[in-house]
Amino acid sequence: MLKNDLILKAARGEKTERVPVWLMRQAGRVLPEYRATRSRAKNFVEFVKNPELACEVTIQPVDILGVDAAIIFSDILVIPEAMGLPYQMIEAKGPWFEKTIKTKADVDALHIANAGDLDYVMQALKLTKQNLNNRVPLIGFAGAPWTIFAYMIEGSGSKTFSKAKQFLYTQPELSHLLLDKITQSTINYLKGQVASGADMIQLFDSWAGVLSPDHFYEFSLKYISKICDAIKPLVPVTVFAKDAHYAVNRISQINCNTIGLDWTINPAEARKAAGGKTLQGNADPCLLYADEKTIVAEASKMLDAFGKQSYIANLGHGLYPDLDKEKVKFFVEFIKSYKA
Ligand code: 1CP
Repeated sequence: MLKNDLILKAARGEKTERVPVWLMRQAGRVLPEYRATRSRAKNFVEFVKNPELACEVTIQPVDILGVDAAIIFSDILVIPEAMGLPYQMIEAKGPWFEKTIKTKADVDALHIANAGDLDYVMQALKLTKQNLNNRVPLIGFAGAPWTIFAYMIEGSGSKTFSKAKQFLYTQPELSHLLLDKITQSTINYLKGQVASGADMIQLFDSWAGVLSPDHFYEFSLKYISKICDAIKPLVPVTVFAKDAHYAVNRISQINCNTIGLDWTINPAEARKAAGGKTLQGNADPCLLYADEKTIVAEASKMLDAFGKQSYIANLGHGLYPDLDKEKVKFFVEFIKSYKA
């Protein structure tokens, strides 16, 4: 039995005695402890593949920041790798794939991943679950199919993902074929994560915002919805589609528990659109550069606007590496102390 299951209760719409909080990228460079562990691995990919090191950095923010959940340290890019496209993480630049998807033959050559192909993630989850000792829930995750597709076509990060979008406009059928393969792989992977100890799942559609609304519904939300149908019967599911604020109502109609929000949407508007679903978010990560007085004022506004129930406090995207760990801790403590 979990000692602190506030996040799971909030996701299910059950009453919680206070607002729970965790932070995207809570395991990351903002913690000197993370940097120390990371330096013991040869490179990022090896780090991700080492269950002992992954377990260590997953638990660090629970101990140091006092957050109400752990999120397994891994990356969304393990799926392209398991399907046949290995990646490197280039220092200060980001991901880089030597092979990308250009033709139908490339799509046909991709393997549909199963949980066994990602055994290192399963081992990391099992070890973390054991070491967390039921203190807080363990969140598993995957990239949403569109975001994974975007990296597979582009071969790296991008501001516009114009090559990936070109693919949608010029080869829609092949795009659907690829999205379907990614979706099947992701469902297998997430079922494995749940079997290995993940108490809830978050889907990251980090590049939803580069799509037009019609393309978001056709090439992204449709596949997110399939994943939710497969996973929600097992554990609560959160959908975080960054910069798709216009779509909150449409997202509320799929089989998810929680909608993750970035900071560009007003909490009251999101509440109106969300049809009673739990909401998560949405402080601007840059708020944590401000002084404590400003953090208290802005965080209070956010908490009041969302209301204290069916709500999980978080940032609107990941922590930036140059944020001060003490400010991050202050934000978490303030939310935990906030009374209705
Ligand atoms: O060593 C380092 O600090 C490198 C930075 C880093 C970290 C800490 C990367 C490289 N990945 C991760 C871990 C990670 N990635 C986690 C687990 C830790 C946690 O959240 O506490 C998670 C959930 C992710 C998910 C992820 N990876 C996303 C979706 C979330 C988001 O931020 O939008 C994306 C887009 C990635 C790709 C990725 N991995 C790393 C970088 C620099 C990027 C983005 C590259 C780009 O801009 O395109």
